[in-house]
Amino acid sequence: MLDRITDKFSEITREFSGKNRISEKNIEDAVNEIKVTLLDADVNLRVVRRFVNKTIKEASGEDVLKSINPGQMFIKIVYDKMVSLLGDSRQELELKGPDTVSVILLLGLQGAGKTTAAAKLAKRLQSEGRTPLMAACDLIRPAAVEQLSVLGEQIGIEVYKEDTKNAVKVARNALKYAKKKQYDTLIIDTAGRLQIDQDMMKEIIAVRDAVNPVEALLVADAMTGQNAVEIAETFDKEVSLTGVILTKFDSDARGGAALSLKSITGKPIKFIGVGEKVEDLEPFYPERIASRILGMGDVVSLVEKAQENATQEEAEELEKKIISATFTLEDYLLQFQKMRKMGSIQSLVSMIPGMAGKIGDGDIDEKAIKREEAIILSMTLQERRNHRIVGPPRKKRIAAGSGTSVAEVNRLIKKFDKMRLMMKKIAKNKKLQSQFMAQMGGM
Ligand SMILES: Nc1nc2c(ncn2[C@@H]2O[C@H](COP(=O)(O)OP(=O)(O)OP(=O)(O)O)[C@@H](O)[C@H]2O)c(=O)[nH]1
Ligand SMILES: [Mg+2]
Repeated sequence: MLDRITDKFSEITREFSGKNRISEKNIEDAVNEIKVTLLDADVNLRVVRRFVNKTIKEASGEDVLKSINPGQMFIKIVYDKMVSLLGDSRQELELKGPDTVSVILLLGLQGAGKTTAAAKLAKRLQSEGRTPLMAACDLIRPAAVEQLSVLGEQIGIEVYKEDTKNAVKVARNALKYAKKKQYDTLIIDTAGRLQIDQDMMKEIIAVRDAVNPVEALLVADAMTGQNAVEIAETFDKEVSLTGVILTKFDSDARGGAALSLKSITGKPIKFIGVGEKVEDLEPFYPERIASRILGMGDVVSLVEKAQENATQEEAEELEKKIISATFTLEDYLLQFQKMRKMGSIQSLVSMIPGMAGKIGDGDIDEKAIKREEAIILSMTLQERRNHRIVGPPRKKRIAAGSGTSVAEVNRLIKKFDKMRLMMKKIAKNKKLQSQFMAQMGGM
């Protein structure tokens, strides 16, 4: 699922992340593309409108256009809007402690994946240390009880069943049984029902009232697209949902359901079904899905960190110094310290799109950087501002002060001279420069 929309959004991300300048027109074009993409993915029109308006409103501000990385800022805004569309943060199941039975009621249309979801959820909760019991309350479809029993046997979880047609009675007795046997969770599989079937709606309400569930989850089929949203609205009105399990997320459905459900119904997606096997259930993480859709490494946290640490003026100052080769060891030290504030250099580099995986653990020697830092810290301010005044006796003192050797001090000074020369070269070459500044700015 989400493949097509991911392709399109990744394209926009790629296009923007390298941009050092963007215009209102760029933003307008990108937002239009986003709009078309979302509509094409069968996202609810109201949701699309809201998304587009919010993005434009925030992205057209001075802050974005004048920031050091306007492209990345724009992506960050789109990402934030996408996360909030998907439901902000992960919503856990609201289960009670082990002394009571937490009842999870699963409901939904025929064939949505309720029975499969019951087993998947039971298995998952069991692996988290809970003791679930499943109840077979689909007494309408022939072989439904048998289907749940087979699944229960497969995953080693008991299934409560009775030979009757009364779902309310089975649910009530299952709860009694769960209490008696000290199960802490009861998962109830129910019959697939059509919204328009009032009798079946009455039945599910009666089941609900009999067991008082902590979670009433709609099991919705992602392949039904926007219909899933309508279905959720109806079920919520009748039964009061606490959340949704969106199944068949592994299908090539266009994504409309996943992207519209939360905004329209206010009900969080708690899990997604990603296959037919009992293992194929995943918690729904809005941030992860949004990152995936935008096809980025961890560009977002990188932007956040860069925003905290670098201001426009600082970056311009640095640029001037580099171009005029008046960049000193003092500035060099400052850069180290900034990077440290942002976490390790290794983790910083790995967050740059395209760099992740390309730089191995051995490529950046953080220890060596710490030693360089110690050397610079052992220098006086004058020495840091003009390393040429550092003669042999001072080198000895610096080496002793930093717990390094004269050879190491020499090596650092040589390296710094070389680096400054290289920076100057870069500064003269417009293309190299913009590449370099984009990275420095990001860092
Ligand atoms: N690919 C895929 N198939 C799924 C998923 N969840 C369920 N299915 C399949 O969908 C079909 C219906 O699943 P069930 O669990 O029987 O659905 P149900 O809602 O209990 O159906 P009724 O009891 O008839 O209303 C089965 O073939 C499942 O294997 C999923 O996340 N991905
Ligand atoms: Mg079923």
